[in-house]
This record gives sequence, structure tokens and C-alpha cells, in this order.
Amino acid sequence: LIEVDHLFFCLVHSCIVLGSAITRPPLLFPQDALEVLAESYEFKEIPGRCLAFRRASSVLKSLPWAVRCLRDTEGLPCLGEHSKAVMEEILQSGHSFEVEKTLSDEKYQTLKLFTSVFGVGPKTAEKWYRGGLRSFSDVLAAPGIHLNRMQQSGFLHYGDISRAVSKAEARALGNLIDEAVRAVTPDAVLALTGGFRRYRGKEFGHDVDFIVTTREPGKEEKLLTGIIERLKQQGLLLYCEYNASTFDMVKLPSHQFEAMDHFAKCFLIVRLEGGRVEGGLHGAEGDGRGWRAVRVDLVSPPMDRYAFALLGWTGSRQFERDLRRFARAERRMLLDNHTLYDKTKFLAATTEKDIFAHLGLEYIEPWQRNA
Ligand code: DCP
Ligand code: MG
Repeated sequence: LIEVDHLFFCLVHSCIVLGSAITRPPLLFPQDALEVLAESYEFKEIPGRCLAFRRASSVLKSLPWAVRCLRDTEGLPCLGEHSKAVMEEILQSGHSFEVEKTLSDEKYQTLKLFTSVFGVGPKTAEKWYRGGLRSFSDVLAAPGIHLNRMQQSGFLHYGDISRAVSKAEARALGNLIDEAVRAVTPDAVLALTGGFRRYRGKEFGHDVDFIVTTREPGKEEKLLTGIIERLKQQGLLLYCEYNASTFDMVKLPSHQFEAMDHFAKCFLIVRLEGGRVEGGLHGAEGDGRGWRAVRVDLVSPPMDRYAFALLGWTGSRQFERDLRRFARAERRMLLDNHTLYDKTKFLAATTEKDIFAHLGLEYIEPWQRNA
């Protein structure tokens, strides 16, 4: 059983590279349809169903062959009766009654709109919806609505930060962050992580994620605050939320996947000047401003946790969830963004390859982790 599960894990996460060859039905792609249902259950706060549809969608995205009929998916895991029924309808007609009903539902549409604002989660969106608000102008005009600083910036820069970030823009941001890092600590370690580390063919992401650290133990937090200060002095910081480290050995390891890790981190909105981007700014040329706002996340683990943080922040979320489940269920180990434990023994790692080796798994490259 372990071997079958192991094999499936490797198959799903290594076939993704070939997944782009899928021939899709004309009107609605089954994996996107299942993602819509996952999201609607997320809004309804039914996590079990949300996860079931998300996993089913992930399995479809990972297939290296074209699904033309339901028989093509025989023997695949994570496809429940409900998902199969939706797929069957789409494969036969290109439509799904349930998905189209969801997409045209006023509540779904409104929650989708509200949660597209930086700083607005499903709970706030639901509260606004229950208060009778249906549009951004409703929210901004409503008496008694208090927007926190993050939400204010989310509305202020909505146009820019809801527009995809191109690879060229991510590269230009990388140079900008690198300059700031070097100015603070010349021998610091900086790595691109998140979606832009995973994408190969895909050219766009929603933000740019970086890990920064230093070889001097305990200096990583100072490094992060130094970078923030530097960007501020350069007039490039449009928004900053800084979370100090709460990394504490006693709390390790965590059993909760969704919990935020305890490393020092910051959520930024950075001003990217057009001149820094080869080929110009994606989609921002039209308004003649010559700059655009981009969401950037920086996380700063201590050096001995760098490999765990890099693996955790490279994602995808679904991949991380599967990897942790594999560690727990098949190896009786506990893996999270900080650590890997075999019962009470900490398994040290300096690279991601060490972590895969501890888990008895073949190494999987970042671009094979797009589940
Ligand atoms: N992550 C995490 N804990 C958090 C936030 C993120 O472990 N609190 C991990 C999982 C994500 C990765 O970090 O895969 C990056 O998060 P993003 O939300 O930036 O997602 P991606 O970079 O994967 O995709 P996108 O292109 O949408 O930015
Ligand atoms: Mg990202």
C-alpha cells in the first residue's frame, strides 16, 4: 500500500509538466469547474467538501493524458461521486448545471469580488454581504464600515495588484530586492520562492515571494527590518505589514496545515518603476504612470530552517498538503514549514533534497509541484 501511495504521489507531482497537453472540452474545463465548486464551499465554510473538490481538480490538472470520457479517469484517486458526475456532464455537453448555477449566484459573485481585495478574507466578505453590500462602491460608501490599513491599501491599489505579474516584472523585483538585501547584509542569502519558482511555461503570478536569511544565527530579523527600511527610504514601499518572528522550539512541530508559520515575514506592496522592467510594465503602460504596484512577500527563517521554509513556501498549497499527509500517514513523521520530525527526533536538512531523502521520496523539482 505504501508503495502504491508513493507511486501515486510521484506520478501526480511529476506528470504535471506534461499536463499542458490536455485536450479540453470547448466551454468549461472540468478542473476549473471543480475549482469553482471548491471555492463556493470555501465561502460556505464547509472545508471537507472544499478540499475534496480541490483535490479532484488537482488530480485532473496533473494528468499527462487527455480526458475524453469518464472511463479515462478509472482507478484515479480523489475523484468522488460528485466530482465524477460534474465531469461527466461537462465531457458530454461542455456544461455543468451546478457550476453554472454557482457562477451566476449573486452571493458567490459578491464574495468572489470582495475576497479579491488584498486583506479581505471570506469572513469579512460574508459580513459585508450579510450587511447588504454588493459592490465596492457599497463598501466604500457604507457608514460604520472600518477598513483596516491592509484593506485600505487593497482598495487603493486594486487595479494594479489584481493584474497578473509577469516574469519580467518578477525578475525586475528580484533585482530590486537583491539590491536592498546586499545594502543591508552583503553575504545574505536571497531566494525566489512561491509560484515564480515553480512556473516554467507559465508567465504570470499574483505576487512575488522571496526567502531571505543570513548565515549569522539570530540576525535574520534585523535583515528583514533593514530591507524594509531601505525600500522605505527609496520611496518604493506603498504598504508594509511586518510580523515579527514567533518561532519557538517548544511549539514544534505543528499538526495544522493552514496555520501561518512562525518566521519573521512581511507582506508588502512595492512600487515597480517601468524603467527597471525589460520590455516595459505589463498592462500598466496605458495610463502613462510609468510604474505599477506589485504584491511582494518576504519571509526570513533562521539559516538552519532555510530548507524547510523554501520547501513550504515553494508550494503549491495542494502539493504541500499532500507532502505533509504523506509524511504523516506513510512515514509517521511530522513535516511543516519549520521542521521534520521522526517521532521526537529532529531530522536536520540543509537542502530540499535532504528533506525528500528523509521522507524516502525521489526529489521532485519545483516545476513538478504545480498540483
Ligand atoms: N504559504 C505558506 N503559508 C502561508 C502562505 C503561503 O506555507 N501563510 C506557501 C504556500 C504557497 C506559497 O507559500 O504555495 C506561496 O504563496 P502564494 O499565496 O504566493 O501562492 P503561489 O506563489 O503558490 O501562487 P501565486 O502565483 O498565486 O502567487
Ligand atoms: Mg506567490
